[in-house]
Amino acid sequence: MITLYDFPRAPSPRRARVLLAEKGIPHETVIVDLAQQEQLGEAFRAINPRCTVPALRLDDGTVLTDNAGIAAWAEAAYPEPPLLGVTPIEKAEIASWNARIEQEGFYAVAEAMRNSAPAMKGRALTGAVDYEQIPELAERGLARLGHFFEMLDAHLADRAFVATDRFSLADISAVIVTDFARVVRLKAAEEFAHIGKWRAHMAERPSFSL
Ligand SMILES: N[C@@H](CCC(=O)N[C@@H](CS)C(=O)NCC(=O)O)C(=O)O
Repeated sequence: MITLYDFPRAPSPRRARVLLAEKGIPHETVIVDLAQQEQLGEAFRAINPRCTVPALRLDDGTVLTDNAGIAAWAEAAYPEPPLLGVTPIEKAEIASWNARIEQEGFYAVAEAMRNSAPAMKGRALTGAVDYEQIPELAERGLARLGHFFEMLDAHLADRAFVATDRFSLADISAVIVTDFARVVRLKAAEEFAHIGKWRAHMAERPSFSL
């Protein structure tokens, strides 16, 4: 059985969870308790030496250790419904938006939260190596995140989906960063009208209640 290593409150494994649900890929779930630093323990390190979730163990024992690999595998193994685009242009637009949402959205919120939260002291970056917090980075992350949502809001002014004219991986990533930004008190779906309208439309998909 395919196994997803997951943690309910964390945004990165939610991306994989929603993707697997949208694709209808049967799997079991194992919770890695990030609150107890289980990701750094020997047992999980043996599964994913990068000490992060999501990780996805396939039937042949291969372990995919990030969302990029999980999405590439899922689309190749379960092409329907396509979430990475069908035409060359769609594939390019979705890849580009997904990368941009990661760089400008996810990294910004991570920068803001991990460099300020008391619980993240000494853990400003994920992974096996400990890094100290840099308070100025928290400030910069918050500013970058604000600019990211301004850009996304303007982009969504006249469109139903982020990257193309149908639902894609870029919408999954954008919904999850929008929801997660609440940890740094940025309620993007309330503060930005177009993001709010698109998020309400996305809420019709059962996968987003996961
Ligand atoms: N690039 C990775 C990022 C994964 C990631 O950062 N996961 C976080 C949870 S959102 C994690 O495992 N954190 C462990 C930690 O904080 O030590 C992916 O998207 O797959």
